[in-house]
Amino acid sequence: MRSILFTAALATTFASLATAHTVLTTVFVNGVNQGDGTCIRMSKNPDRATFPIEGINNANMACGLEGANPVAFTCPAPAGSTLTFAFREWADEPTKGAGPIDPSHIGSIAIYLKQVSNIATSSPSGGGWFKIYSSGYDSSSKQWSAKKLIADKGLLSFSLPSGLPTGYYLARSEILAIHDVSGSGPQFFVNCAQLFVSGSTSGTLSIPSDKQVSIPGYLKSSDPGLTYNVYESNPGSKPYTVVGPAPFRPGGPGPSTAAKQTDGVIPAGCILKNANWCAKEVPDYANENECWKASDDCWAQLDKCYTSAPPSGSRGCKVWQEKKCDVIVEACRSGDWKGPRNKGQKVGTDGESSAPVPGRVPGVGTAPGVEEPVTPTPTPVEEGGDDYESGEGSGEGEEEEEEDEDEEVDVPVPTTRGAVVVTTPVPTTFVTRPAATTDAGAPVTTAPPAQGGGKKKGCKKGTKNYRRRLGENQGR
Ligand SMILES: [Cu+2]
Repeated sequence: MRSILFTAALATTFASLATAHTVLTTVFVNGVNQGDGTCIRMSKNPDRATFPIEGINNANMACGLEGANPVAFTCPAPAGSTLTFAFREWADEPTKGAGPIDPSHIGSIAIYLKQVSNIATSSPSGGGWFKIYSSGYDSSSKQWSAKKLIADKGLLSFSLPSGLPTGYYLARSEILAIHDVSGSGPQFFVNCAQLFVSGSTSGTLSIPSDKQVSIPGYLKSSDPGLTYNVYESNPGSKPYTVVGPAPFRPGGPGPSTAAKQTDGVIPAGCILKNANWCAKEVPDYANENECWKASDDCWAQLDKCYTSAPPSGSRGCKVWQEKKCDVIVEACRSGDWKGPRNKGQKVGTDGESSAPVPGRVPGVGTAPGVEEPVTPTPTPVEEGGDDYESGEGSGEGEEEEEEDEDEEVDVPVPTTRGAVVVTTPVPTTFVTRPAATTDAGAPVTTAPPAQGGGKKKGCKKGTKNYRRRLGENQGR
């Protein structure tokens, strides 16, 4: 068995050398790491997981490649809580390359939500999406959001609106790279996290019609945010408009205690987790035969761990092997036939089952249920006919900005306590999962072909284009 796994590991390693862009791998709730891959829909194909969606009308624009496939776990997150999304250029190595994304990428970041009636079966594509966070070009720091993401080690914090009703939501990350719009076209990097939000109300969220969009379908190729020339335009003088609707952030009192998650719950008997897979305790044993049966059970679970592991990694599988299966094998060999030892106890630590967190988790410490202070834009709180907003208290944070103000509309400022520094031991080696053989979500291509005709969608090329275009532009 081990030789098979190591062979697969080698294959995966070579496959993943092809190219990389960026992928959402990890979600933190109020600073607590939920585990690499946990609650996150990402392609199982390590060679494609970091790739952009091809074509703005592709159904994969909703939750990314294979984004219609649910994952087993749904992370609980109170309304008003601070979420942190971790992005990686190399799905299982947060510090490889530039960290989250190659610096050639220039563009915006947005977060959308969609309330769904069934987290496993509701379609991510279609209506019901609304934007809660958007960041384009920050004129004060003169920084595009992708650059800021690199500076923040791939960790992006934002808060959930406090007025979300209790229910299941898909949280969609959208990184848009426009460094090569005239060549390979805009690149959309999209993933979704499955959330159970506990709020103070129940039922369906009422979204103003101008802030609700259908994905795909919310973009036109002529949208200013998709045609903006980052090399000709000075974002300081010609503001960049983040694509999509204006953010909608319903205010409210925050979570109540009554909300109960029933779907996607991490099982109580989970003694080790890798992404959306859980280990359960092996059967009791009291003689040699039973000991080897327990060993078999352990190794069978290990197989499932590796086959289920998404490109974000299989560190938890390695922990399961070393701290559980190898230990049982040793016990069976040595005549220690009463077990399992440490029955029902957690195996390893959560930190060991995920990649090390590469930096400070920003924004943690914002009190749950409190909307962040809105940066000084006196915006009208009410626009006609939206009874939801008018029914909610202070108006604070409800309507943050108009669409064309794209600088960090939703600044997760660590106003109170300092950010948490999370460190975890660095595994020296690990076995990655076998490479997937199929690519279920073959994208529909509507974008123009890459200039070089290669696999790469113009990322590094963008840097070269930058120089070339600067030269061209000087002649105009
Ligand atoms: Cu790219």
